[in-house]
Formats: sequence, structure tokens, C-alpha cells
Amino acid sequence: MNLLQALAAAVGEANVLTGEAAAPYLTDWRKRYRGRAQAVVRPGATAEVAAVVRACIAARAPMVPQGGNTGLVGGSVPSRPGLVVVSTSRLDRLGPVDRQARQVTAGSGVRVADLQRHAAAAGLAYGVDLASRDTATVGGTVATNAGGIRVVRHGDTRAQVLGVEAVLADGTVVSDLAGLPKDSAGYDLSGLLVGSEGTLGLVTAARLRLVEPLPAGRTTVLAGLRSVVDALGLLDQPDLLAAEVVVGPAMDLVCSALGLPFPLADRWPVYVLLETAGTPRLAADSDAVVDPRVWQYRERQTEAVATLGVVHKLDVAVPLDRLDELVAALPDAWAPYDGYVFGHLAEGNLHVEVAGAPPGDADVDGRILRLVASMGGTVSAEHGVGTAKTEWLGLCRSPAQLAAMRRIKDALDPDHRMNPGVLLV
Ligand code: FAD
Ligand code: LAC
Ligand code: ZN
Repeated sequence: MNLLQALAAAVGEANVLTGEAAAPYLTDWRKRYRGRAQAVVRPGATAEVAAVVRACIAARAPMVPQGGNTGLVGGSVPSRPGLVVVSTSRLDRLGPVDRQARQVTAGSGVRVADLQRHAAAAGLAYGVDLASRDTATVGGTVATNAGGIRVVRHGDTRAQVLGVEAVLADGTVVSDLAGLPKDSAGYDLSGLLVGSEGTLGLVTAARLRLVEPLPAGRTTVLAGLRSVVDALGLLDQPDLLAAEVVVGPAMDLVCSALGLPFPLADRWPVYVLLETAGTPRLAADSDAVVDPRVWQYRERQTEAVATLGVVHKLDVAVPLDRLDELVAALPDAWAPYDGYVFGHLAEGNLHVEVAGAPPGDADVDGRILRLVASMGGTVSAEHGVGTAKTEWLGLCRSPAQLAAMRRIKDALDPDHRMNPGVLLV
């Protein structure tokens, strides 16, 4: 049996895609990364994933797990020819909500928005939210440890995961879906899979914590401010539900690129979007607007920047007391190109988008990431390392940390069959 026959035996012929049918799975959301694959395969159950992995082992074919393909670091499409894309689109089962324990089990192919609706129908909520919610999946968000707009309230994806089920690189299944609130029996294999970007195994399901829904009477406000320091001063609010930031030129861009009216009376160096359970505390003379529709000025930033072509995307975080210094230093670091900055204020997480630089010119990335590292920051706050950031990982992880990561990879995937080229090269 050749590989395609073995895959068809595992999942049915209709779920093995080649040629034109496979094309949508081979280019990432940004159209920055394109790959080639022997096939795209869509297993519908954990046992089918295990059979797919065994077929790939027999054919010595490496695999790349793919969820919603909204990843921004090139990790979800083949990094080299000869791979098999394993799509989780059919692993889309949602279990019943356990209202007492506030938990649910979701298949890795469940879209975040569907999980959110499922939780809401039971009077609860899922703690992670992000602008790609309609397409991004549970498995993808677990694999990247996605952040998003509610980290200030509920923490990142890692904080929601009680356990995962996964098929490892040798085809074995490890399952931890009991949802025990306490369990200290050995290594945290589920925790290891969170943020592993498909390099250790394919997550088939996750047991997730649910939270109280956001208060119905919440207030969303967009305010213009003189500085990052003034913006940080607004974080000390009771019942803070969201705290996002847009730096001046990025606000102008989202308005011009998407045809949105400018939301405030004046232009400001920095804009902050705050959501609070009550009324946010702002200076009486603030230039501010209270309206939930202001979310579009923040959430549509990625879409606005995409109109400029393929930009260099950096996703950094620094300690809050260095954020002002970083924003001030960025224009020198991205010169002679243009930069647009927005992000998640409360975590010191900025998305730095550099327009005009040739796609292959890594110098500008290096200047910005070295600056961030010199401030004690990270080269990836929430998008992961993918193929895009591998060369920079050493800026924020020590040789000892990198060596330990390599030993874990070698132990669980000695033949490097799971997502080669991603995270560690
Ligand atoms: P994919 O893109 O398919 O895959 C991402 C990575 O996870 C790849 O390395 C892939 O191999 C791996 N993977 C996928 N599924 C599995 C699985 N089941 N098992 C093992 N590995 C797997 N990210 C944020 O963190 N915060 C944001 O606020 C945010 N906003 C965004 C807004 C827009 C408009 C867009 C386009 C993206 C945004 N993202 C954001 C990035 C992206 O949505 C996240 O990285 C998301 O977690 C990716 O989920 P996905 O299902 O699309 O995964
Ligand atoms: C956001 C994505 C880019 O925060 O992470 O909009
Ligand atoms: Zn973000």
C-alpha cells in the first residue's frame, strides 16, 4: 500500500485531498507562506488521527497539523515539500457543559466562536477571545497558547486548559480529559503540549475551564492620550475586562484602509480601548467615546495592515515599566520603513507591523527583536515561533533552555516528523 492508499484506508478516500482540492490548505492566512504537500488528510476521530500518524511513519512522511490556518508565524502550512497536512476540521465535537465544574470537552477542530456560543447557551463563557474567533480552532489556540483580548481578565489559553488528548509522533494516544482540578501525579504532559505548535503531537481534544459571562452592562470606551505612560495609568480600574492599545499612525491606517470615520475629536499619540464592568475612571476632559462599536478600531488592525501587502509582523512583549521606552525607540529600529503598532496593553504585548521592507530582509526584524530582548522582553508573546521566528528564539531563551527544549523534542519525536522547521530548527 502506498501512502495515499494507507491514508484513504485510515480516513476514507473523500478525506484525502490532493491537487486543487488541497490548495486552500497550503497557503497561510497572510498569503506570506506557501507550501507543497503529498496530501491533506482530514481525520474524523482520535483513532483515525492515530492511523494517519502510523501511515505517515510507515511512509517516512513528516506531518503538519492544521486547525483554522489563521496562524501568523508560518507554522500551519508545510515548510518543505513531502509533508502531509493533517487538518482537524472534522474533529469538531463539543461535549456537554458541566455547569457545576464549569468545564467542557472540545474537539481540536471546534472553532473558538462555536465554543463561545456553546458555553453561552449554558450560561457560562469561554475565557479566550480573539479577532480570528470565527476560524481559529481550539487545537490551534492550544498549540500556540493564544492570548487575545481577555487575558487581562481570564489569562491566556494555557490558563483555560485542564488537560488535553493528543496523538504523539509515534502514534500513541495520551489522554487527560478528566478535568481534575488537582492532580500532581508526575510530568504535566498536557502542559507540554500547550504552546508546542504541533511539534510534539497533534492535539485531538481539550478539557477546558469555563468562566462567568462578561457583565451585560459593561462599558467600552476609546480614549485619546498623550503618552504610553498615561495609557498605563488607566490600567488601575476596578473590574477591568479589556485594555487594548493603538499607537497613533495605526489608528489613521485603520480608518483610511477600511473607510471608517475617525472616532474622536482630535488625533493623539496613543489610543486606549478599555472595557469595564462599571464606568471607567477617565480624566473629566478626556477625548473619549463610549460605544461598543469602537472595538472595530482595534480588532480590525490586522485586516487594515494586510491592505499594505505582506508586512513584517512582530509580536513582542516587554515588562510594563519598559513599554513607554520601547514605543519611543521603535521608529529608529524600523527606519527607513513605516511601522504600525497596536496590541494588548495590560500584558505589555505590542504587535509591530513593518511595511515596505522586502519580505526576505530580516535585518529590520533583528533590530526590533534585539531591542525588545535588551528590555527583558520576548520575541513571541502570543502568536508562537512558527517558521518565522526560529532564528530569533535565542534572544529570549538561554542556551540551557534551548538545549532542554531540544532534548524534549528528540525524546518525543526522534525522527522529527511533527511539524519540521517549526519552533526548533
Ligand atoms: P493554525 O493556524 O491552523 O495553526 C497554528 C499552529 O498550531 C501551527 O503550528 C499548527 O501546526 C498548530 N496546530 C494547529 N492545530 C493543532 C492541533 N490540533 N494539534 C497540534 N498543533 C496544532 N492570536 C492571538 O494569540 N491573539 C490574538 O488576538 C489574535 N488575533 C488574530 C486576529 C486575526 C485577524 C488573525 C488572522 C489571527 C489572529 N491571531 C491571534 C493568530 C491566530 O488566530 C492564533 O495563532 C490561533 O491560535 C491559531 O489558531 P488556528 O486554529 O487557526 O491554528
Ligand atoms: C491582534 C492579533 C494580531 O491582537 O494578535 O489583533
Ligand atoms: Zn494580539
